[in-house]
Amino acid sequence: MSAVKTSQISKTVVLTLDHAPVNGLGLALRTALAAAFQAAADDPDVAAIVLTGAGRMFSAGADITEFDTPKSMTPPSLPEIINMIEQANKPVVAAIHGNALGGGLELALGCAYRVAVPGTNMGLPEVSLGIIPGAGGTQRLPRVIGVAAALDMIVTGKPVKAEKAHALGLVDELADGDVVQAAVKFCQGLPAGEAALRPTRAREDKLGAARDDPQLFDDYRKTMARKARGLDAPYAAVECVEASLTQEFDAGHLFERKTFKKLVVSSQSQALRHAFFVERAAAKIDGLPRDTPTQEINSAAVIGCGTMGGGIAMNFANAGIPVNILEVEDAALQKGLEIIRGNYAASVAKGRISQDKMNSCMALIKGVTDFNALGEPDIVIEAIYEKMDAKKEVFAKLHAVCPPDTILATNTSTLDVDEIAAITKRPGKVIGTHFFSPANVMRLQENVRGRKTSDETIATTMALAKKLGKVGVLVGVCDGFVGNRMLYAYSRQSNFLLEEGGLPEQVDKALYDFGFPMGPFAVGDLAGLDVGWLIRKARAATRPSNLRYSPIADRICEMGRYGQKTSAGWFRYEPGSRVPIADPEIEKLIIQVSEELGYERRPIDEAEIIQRCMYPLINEGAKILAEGLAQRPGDIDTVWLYGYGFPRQRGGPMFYADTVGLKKIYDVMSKLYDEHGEWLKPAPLLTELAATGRGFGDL
Ligand code: T1G
Repeated sequence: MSAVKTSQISKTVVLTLDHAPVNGLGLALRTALAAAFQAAADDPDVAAIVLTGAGRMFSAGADITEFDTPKSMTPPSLPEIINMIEQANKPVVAAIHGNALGGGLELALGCAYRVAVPGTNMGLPEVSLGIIPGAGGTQRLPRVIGVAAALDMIVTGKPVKAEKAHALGLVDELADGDVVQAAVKFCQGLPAGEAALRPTRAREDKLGAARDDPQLFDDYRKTMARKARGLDAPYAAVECVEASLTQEFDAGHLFERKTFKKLVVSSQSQALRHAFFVERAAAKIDGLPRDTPTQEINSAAVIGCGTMGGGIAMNFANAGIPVNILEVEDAALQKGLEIIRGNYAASVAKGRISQDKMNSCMALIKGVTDFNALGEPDIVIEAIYEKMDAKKEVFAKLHAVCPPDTILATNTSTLDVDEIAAITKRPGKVIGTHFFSPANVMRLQENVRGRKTSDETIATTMALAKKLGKVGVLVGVCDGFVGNRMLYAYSRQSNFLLEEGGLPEQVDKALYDFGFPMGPFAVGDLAGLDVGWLIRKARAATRPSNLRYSPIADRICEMGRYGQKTSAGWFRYEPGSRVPIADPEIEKLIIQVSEELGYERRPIDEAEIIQRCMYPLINEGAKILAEGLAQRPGDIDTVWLYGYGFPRQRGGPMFYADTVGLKKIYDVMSKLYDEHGEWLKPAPLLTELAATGRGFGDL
């Protein structure tokens, strides 16, 4: 069955891309399109051609799954097909709905005209895959919407809606009703013969403005430092768009193609493509049939209106789900609601949402102070402080007041979900839903399945994550689940490095240069050092004696330094500033602790800092996999990419480990184990994979 359907309306042929799920322009679709298009172009009875897509969208672009296969380089290539369309002797109109992304938009740019359904997403997101548009997008888009607008779309990768595209001149007509009918009518409205032809490559009118601004590209590069830090593709994209101005079309196109071929084999692109697919794979639960029933979530409740509770309630309101939020004290409730209102007002002020959107969200959030006023929510998320007794009390109350079908979830980041579930007579309905601060912004939702959590509760909570705009990852019960458990290993070693010769600013710089938005010590100051201190104190009695942690952090807290909130922590902060400043006080304290512990301080370079922080984190990931607390290495990568700011261009810790090579990581861990003991014992899975020359990617 051909991947392209051909039909005819009067003298217009309609070619429909029909290759589920997203009309990816893989070899099969390209081959069928080239043949179908040639036939229509050669047919003297055909006056015009309309190109459209079946299913949810026009096209999501090149088939990313074929990139590292011979199919991606097997003719007909996408540039060849687009050139064929552009040079046809009859007008070609793209009829666009849903999404036209990457090669899909490039295909539409090869058409003389574009008709689109309002609300359609149109963009060139290739930079988010570590590549650039490789089928003429960097040469044709500037000719259609101008250089400045094209730079923005290509360098950020952000799509625009059809309405904006129409205003930019990318869309010639917004369809009112059926888009194919609208496109056929558009064809019939075109002048006869040559006058209807408008090859994009020949359009120069929109390039004029940029020709008068020689500083444009250098000025633009200066604006990219923060967002494109450590990334190759965005800078390569600027060069290609610049070529659209400085070179003839074919020369610019050739330069684009060369640049594309260089980037598509780069480690950054492989890592970013890995991130694309593991995020989607995380939604699939092994052993859970796709047709596992899920509950409708049409109403919710949140217990606790603090920072986390407020953010979680905003997620429900943003998704249009009414939510009751409970605080026992009315004063605390009003304070929490005020913070929520302030968050929305800040988004309105930044133009991120409209005042109407804010009003409709606030109208969905209702504060209560009585458990009996929670109504009949489909799900309740408990988000009070991290104390087991208090959480058990809340769950006992929730079990008493909520309908038997209500899912009872906890936002705990460390405590045992099974112990909480046992307090209720519905353990099958109890699950962990671990959000990350700020909960209305961070995209990760770590869903923690308990021993008795039912398939339906799991499937429902995973589907809810998507509805809330989150990336849901299913993990098992253990101390710190997946993310925090690995974070402990990372932070612990970063502290030990201080004892041996490092300084906070040095360690942070190494991790910042590695690609993290912040190093461990600046993150500690942002989150508040007292949080970790309370947990350490609470656990002091139960911690195994052979598992030491550095005393430096406790000493800093004993000095009343809790981080940004006290303008002093690992670093000090000028009033009103969040910029960390190295503090000689802290250096003095660290040197004193080194002496107390008998360390002769030594120079520590960036490479050692990265190894010492990353390898134990990876080692912990290997233990988590072996214990079955994460389904696959890609889930661990997704947790770190969406919850901990792991640099996307490195693919996540487990993918990164494979790029380093597990043998090397095993060797370094073995040496550290000999020097520093139990915390750094190589995990059996790491040992086995290293010994057999395999990687996590082989699992
Ligand atoms: N290639 C292959 N598979 C794709 C795909 C693609 N381009 N896009 C999506 N899929 C799969 C996806 O893995 C999932 O599979 C299913 O389709 C549904 O996707 C020359 C070289 C279109 C907005 O970057 O952004 O063109 O998990 O779950 O939430 O210049 O998919 O079911 O097995 O994401 O509704 C540029 C990528 C390519 C767009 C739909 N294009 N896709 O989102 O569904 S490079 C992109 C998306 C390029 C040219 C270059 C989204 C979507 P499975 P989904 P969704």
